[in-house]
Amino acid sequence: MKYIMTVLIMVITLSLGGWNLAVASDQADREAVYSIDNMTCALCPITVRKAMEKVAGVRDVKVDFKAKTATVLFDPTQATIEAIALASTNAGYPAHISGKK
Ligand SMILES: [Cu+2]
Repeated sequence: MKYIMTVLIMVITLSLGGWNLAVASDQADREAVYSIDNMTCALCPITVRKAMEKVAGVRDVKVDFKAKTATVLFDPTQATIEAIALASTNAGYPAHISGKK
């Protein structure tokens, strides 16, 4: 009986730990705002968005064609601000970090 209780407590502790980790990584998502060069037509933002979305850890990309900016939500344990900028730059649209949150 004592053994069962010990196992039960261990299972509960482990599952709570996993839950806490999941919540923590959710909260750790970061947002970066880039200014994007070379966007000349309405299709360019799609190319930029697709290039940035290919970077592992990128959760969401919103490109504003008029403002020439991209707002990116990403997991900083997987993606870096620089890697996301490089993906856009390599697609032909140099990205410059214009804001961090
Ligand atoms: Cu275009």
